[in-house]
Amino acid sequence: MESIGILGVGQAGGNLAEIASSMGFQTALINTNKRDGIVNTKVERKYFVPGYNGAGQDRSIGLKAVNDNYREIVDFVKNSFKKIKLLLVAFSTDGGTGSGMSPLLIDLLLEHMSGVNIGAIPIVPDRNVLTGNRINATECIEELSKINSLSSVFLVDNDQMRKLNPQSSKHQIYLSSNQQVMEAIKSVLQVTKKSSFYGNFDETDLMNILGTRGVTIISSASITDAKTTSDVTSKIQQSWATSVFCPVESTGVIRSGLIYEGPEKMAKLINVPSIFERIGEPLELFEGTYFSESDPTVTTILAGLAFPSRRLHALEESLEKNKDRLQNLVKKEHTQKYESKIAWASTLKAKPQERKSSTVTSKLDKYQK
Ligand SMILES: Nc1nc2c(ncn2[C@@H]2O[C@H](COP(=O)(O)OP(=O)(O)OP(=O)(O)O)[C@@H](O)[C@H]2O)c(=O)[nH]1
Ligand SMILES: [Mg+2]
Repeated sequence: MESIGILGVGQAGGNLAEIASSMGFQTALINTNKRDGIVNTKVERKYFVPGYNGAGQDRSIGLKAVNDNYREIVDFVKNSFKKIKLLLVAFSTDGGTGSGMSPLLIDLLLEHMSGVNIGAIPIVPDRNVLTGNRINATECIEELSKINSLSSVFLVDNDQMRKLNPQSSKHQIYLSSNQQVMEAIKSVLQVTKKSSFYGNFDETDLMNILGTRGVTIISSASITDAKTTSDVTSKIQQSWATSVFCPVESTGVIRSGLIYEGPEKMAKLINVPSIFERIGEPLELFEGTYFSESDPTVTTILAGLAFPSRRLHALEESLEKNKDRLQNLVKKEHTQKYESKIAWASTLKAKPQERKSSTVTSKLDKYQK
């Protein structure tokens, strides 16, 4: 049984939980809309908030769903996961259900699930989303960033897969993002089950890293073609920029893991100081070395990073630029009306004849000759 559980909230969260189920993780999902959650057939544990029919991109509806049902929801989550050390809550930040529910839900779970670390897998939307989604995403990420005692936040960046496959459909991008995220987490968990003569990376090491508050990324670099130390360093640093997660922007990694798998002769090209030169040496580094004849790969885990302000400002930028136009749109919603220039013409329309009542004698008098 894996020691990491995945709880999906909303549609995107459910999709991530679905893939996690097929990889052997314990999973569960929560939605305000039964029709969304029902398609994730591999997830066995499901909670649909009663009385709701989706949140229609309105975060306040997601928030209300937790407010009104938090006892049932917390019990559902507690009963869904057995003996896990880390629970990761997965959701998109730009919809209504996952984005509105998750920050409060995470805060409540931190209170009610002592002994289990709680982290998050929030999805940052791609560059094509519209104003309402951008507002949701920034509000949600701001709330998350303020939660105390929260473990690793894996910020999934939907733009990353789009950059690599510009021709792909939205659906393909979502699917490959979900796959990559779960594979990254699965791969480091797999390593903790291996044995090595030279340096084991065990589950305690992994949980130490993933328990760190802040943004975490996991990336793998194939170093088959590397000839020198600096080749290896640059391939690793490149993997931080091209993973499925928001690229590393600033210095200040707190805890880190460095795992080498491959032939012995390539291992000597790994130079720790040069790898961390750009982002600063972490407080603690947990290393694992596993010799085999497989293609040489270096997997790095960087935890405790700051929220990527450049990436997030890019989301906010189009709102700043269009502030007046957007505010006018809102004003217009409540004031707009159409005024016809032929209002006078309504008198032309056929009207039922009016029958004036008169006495019989007056009618008789009228025809009197
Ligand atoms: N990576 C990834 N992103 C997804 C996926 N599905 C949806 N998205 C992203 O999530 C956003 C939509 O959010 P949903 O998860 O559908 O929203 P929700 O939480 O169900 O909330 P409501 O539908 O408003 O009730 C899209 O703009 C995408 O950014 C997915 O499977 N993978
Ligand atoms: Mg939905």
